[in-house]
Amino acid sequence: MSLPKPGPDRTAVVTGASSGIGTEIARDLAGRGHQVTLVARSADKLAQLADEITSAGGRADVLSADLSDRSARAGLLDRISELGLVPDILINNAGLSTMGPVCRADPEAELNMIEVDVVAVADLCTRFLPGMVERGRGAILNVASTAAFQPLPGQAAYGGSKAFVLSYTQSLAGELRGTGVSATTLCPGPVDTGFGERAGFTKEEAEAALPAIMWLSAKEVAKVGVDALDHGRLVAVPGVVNKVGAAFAQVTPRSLLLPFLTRGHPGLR
Ligand code: NJP
Repeated sequence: MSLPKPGPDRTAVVTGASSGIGTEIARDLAGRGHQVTLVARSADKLAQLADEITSAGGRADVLSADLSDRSARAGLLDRISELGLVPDILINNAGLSTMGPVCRADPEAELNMIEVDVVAVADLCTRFLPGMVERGRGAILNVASTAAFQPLPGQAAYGGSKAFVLSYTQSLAGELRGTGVSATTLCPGPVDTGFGERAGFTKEEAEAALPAIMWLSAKEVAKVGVDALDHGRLVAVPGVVNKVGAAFAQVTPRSLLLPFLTRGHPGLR
């Protein structure tokens, strides 16, 4: 199955478009002729990206929203219809991580992360899918992580959140067979977007824990994601090393994997 064709009344909604992978996914989709609707909290950064896309001959609309806020999520579809647009593509990319052992975690920060990384993904899929299925066309890309394939001591709730996204999206793909709507999971390894620093890693710690050959640029990861969406793939893991790592993580007994992962995590030192 390929991506729905672009059209004057159709849009691709990209959450977390103000930074990193989301910005690059929006640029990539706009480069393929899709109108994009940019969602995140930082309205100024979204407006800058929208200007860039418009100057290059595309169309981009900005809808600033805090995706941890249930009523903001509930209002998104109406705001898109007020723009005269139908969402044919939904990219659930917005996300964040906390860092450190759960016994020292701030409960509010943990719940905020789960609200954005898990609840918002399920909420937006549940709200956007009925229209897509009714129209017989649509594509959803949910951004998880290679962390989805393994436990992640030091980022326990983040790993669990991404495992949810992977399992949920694969189940959606099963349910959607024959409807004209596809669901794909993008599972990146490390990407230099500032994401790690926002989680609390220093750049040096992140680079020491994760070898250089695992790192890809946000642009490369975005292209792998949009290509996978275009081919109706179930799961995309960008980069050969990350693919091998993900395969290895799935078959290695947890009793062997856990001590290795725990020793190497900067958040547990
Ligand atoms: O992250 P970053 P990436 N409401 O920090 C938005 C996954 N991933 O591009 O609201 C609405 O540059 C935030 O916007 P703003 C990762 O888990 C990454 O690297 O303006 N939006 C910004 O646009 C995530 O799912 C790596 O602050 C909210 C965006 O989210 C996805 O890739 C590795 C929000 C975050 O941009 C993109 O990450 C991996 C809220 N409440 C998976 N909170 C990696 N980078 O190494 C945040 O395995 N956002």
